[in-house]
Amino acid sequence: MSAGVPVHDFRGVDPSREELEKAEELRAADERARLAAAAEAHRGAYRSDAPCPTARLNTGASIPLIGLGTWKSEKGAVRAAVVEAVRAGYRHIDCAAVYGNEEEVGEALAQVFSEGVVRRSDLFITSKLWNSEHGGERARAACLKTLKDLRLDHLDLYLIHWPHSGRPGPAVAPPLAETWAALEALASDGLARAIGVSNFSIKKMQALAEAGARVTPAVLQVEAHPYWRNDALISWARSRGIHVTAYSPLGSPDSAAMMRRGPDAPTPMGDPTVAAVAARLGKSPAQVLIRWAAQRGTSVLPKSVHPDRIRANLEAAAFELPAADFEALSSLPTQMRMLPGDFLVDPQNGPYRSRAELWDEPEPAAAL
Ligand code: 1BO
Repeated sequence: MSAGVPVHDFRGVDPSREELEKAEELRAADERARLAAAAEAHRGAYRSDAPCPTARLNTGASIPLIGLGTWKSEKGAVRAAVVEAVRAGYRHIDCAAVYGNEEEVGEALAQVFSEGVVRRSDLFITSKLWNSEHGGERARAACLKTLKDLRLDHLDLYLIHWPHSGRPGPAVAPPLAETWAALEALASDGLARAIGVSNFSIKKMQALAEAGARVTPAVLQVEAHPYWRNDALISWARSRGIHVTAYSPLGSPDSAAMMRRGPDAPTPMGDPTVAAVAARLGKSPAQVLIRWAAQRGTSVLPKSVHPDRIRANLEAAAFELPAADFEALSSLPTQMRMLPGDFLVDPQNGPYRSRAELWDEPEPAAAL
């Protein structure tokens, strides 16, 4: 710098460390005040006392029996649906990487936390490992990606979504036992408080145990509703302390086209017995179906992005089906999967060459 050029001394205007700390304190206090005001403004618009009954998992944790399903909840709608659900009293949100909306669910969770609606410890958040991510390292990376998208540091439950890695061949590769060991590691590292499986049969769960699983699945998530009661699987799981979560409790009406069910295919929502019970109790068919699932001790995942239905579905926690109605709904003669998993059946290459091999069940007579 040449002599004679005036040099301005900025030291006088640079904030000192103390001033910066003070400014940060003021900013944080403003933010706390803003959140408290937002929470206050919402009080009365939501119930912060969760009214939903819970079941106890083999880990000792509680799982709320009614959870919000997010499969097929479109981007752009799922954020509002999750926020609405949590404000309404839901404490259980079911997610999966393959649903393609976990980032938006994460935005919703950040919103309900920042508004003071709930704390992280109030919620039970499930996600699922997609088929293409089976195997030790891939499963860990997939779980970390899900946590990042959901903006969480742990899941309450992480499930293997299907007993299939998406690769054709004579056997599932990598083996399911290897993927299960990866979930065990996620659990011991605290990234998933509980682990489990979805769409597994008794035989496939037994195979995990025989292959040396150290942890018994805490949860088995499967399709279950009065048109697919899944009685044998549910009672086997129960006898081993494995909690069952019922997906598609309304018969997955919005997957009909995807699953190539005709528009006239029977669904529990249109069943005359369900309709009669609903009319007698002054409830909707959806509420009756959700209540039936919760009353048999399964947790249940109704999906909706409509605020009125989201709230109405949770009200199924607050009434009881009389024994005769429960029995009638538990003995409907129509029994058919709404999600037969045909996209995972490859008759030429396997590993599952038929529905019977995927589910370890005889093909239903009608399909033979
Ligand atoms: C393909 C996803 C099925 C429901 O979890």
